[in-house]
Amino acid sequence: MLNRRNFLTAAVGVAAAGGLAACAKEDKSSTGTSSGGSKAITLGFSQVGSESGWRSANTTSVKEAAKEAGFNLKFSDAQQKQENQISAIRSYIAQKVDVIAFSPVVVTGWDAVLKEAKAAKIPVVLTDRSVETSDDSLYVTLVGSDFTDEGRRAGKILEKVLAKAGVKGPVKIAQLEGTTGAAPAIERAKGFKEVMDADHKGDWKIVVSQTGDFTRAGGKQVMAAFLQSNPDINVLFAHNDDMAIGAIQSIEAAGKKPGKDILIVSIDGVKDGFIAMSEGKINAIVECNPLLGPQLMEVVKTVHDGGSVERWIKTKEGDFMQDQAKAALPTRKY
Ligand code: GZL
Repeated sequence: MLNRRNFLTAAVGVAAAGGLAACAKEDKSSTGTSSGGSKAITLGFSQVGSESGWRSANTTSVKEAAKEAGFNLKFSDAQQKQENQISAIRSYIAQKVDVIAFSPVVVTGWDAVLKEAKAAKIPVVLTDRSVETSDDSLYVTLVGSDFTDEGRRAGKILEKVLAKAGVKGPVKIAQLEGTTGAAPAIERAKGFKEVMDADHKGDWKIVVSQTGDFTRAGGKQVMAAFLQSNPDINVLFAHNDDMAIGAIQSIEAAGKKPGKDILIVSIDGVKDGFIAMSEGKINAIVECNPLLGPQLMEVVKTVHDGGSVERWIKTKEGDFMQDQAKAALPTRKY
């Protein structure tokens, strides 16, 4: 997993490698011309998919920021399939883009295609999610959140939720995990477990844990199965709001009250998550900011111009308890 590093100089150059047409949907979202008449930067961007409200907001942020920056943006949606992202990256190499940026759907399996980008002297910027690689030079930087810290924050805010609800005795937790193998799923689970192991060995227990693939349908389906096998669950920790919202449907179908019979802590902070929280159905949300577009474009420009950037540019984000939801809703930007 990524470890924080200081400044790294960027590798800049022009592509040479052959590539394949992207299997995923590609659209040329903006054909900008940068100010001052110089040739506009062409950015190839491979997006994970459109699986959640968070992802939709992230896509909008990237497209709007690229337009604002006057970049030529080549954008592809991988529909949550790694092979589509690899094809899209190869296509960008073949098109000789200036910079490649992508949010890797899972952490492993990227070295080969990143080596092709390196050979073509096209710098790669990670956004949102990180990768595991033996060669640090295969990407310049990550613009994204600290998911392990988000998991820790979820554990700490659950302590406040339990205290507020006056829960005494054993806490039986169901965990809805994100996409198997994805950095946010691995690291949020790790951070949450750190809090459990440090402060709640005696009273908290994750009695069931399974992926809902970050989707509402997945959250609904898996939560229904959880309630069948573990009817005495009293807490749900969901790795994102969309799975929590899906789970709420199954909790209500089982005749239980979400936010009361089953306390819910979630991550992201999308508008629908705040609405559910204002209705008393989610007890707390750890924010994960998808509005990475402006930061990403600044980094792309710096890297393209041969400047130095930090190895990890972390996004700033907060935490919200249920009683803050109503006041925060009008200010939510995604
Ligand atoms: C987190 C992002 C995750 C969100 C989900 O940065 O990768 O993917 O938490 C999204 O909503 O699907």
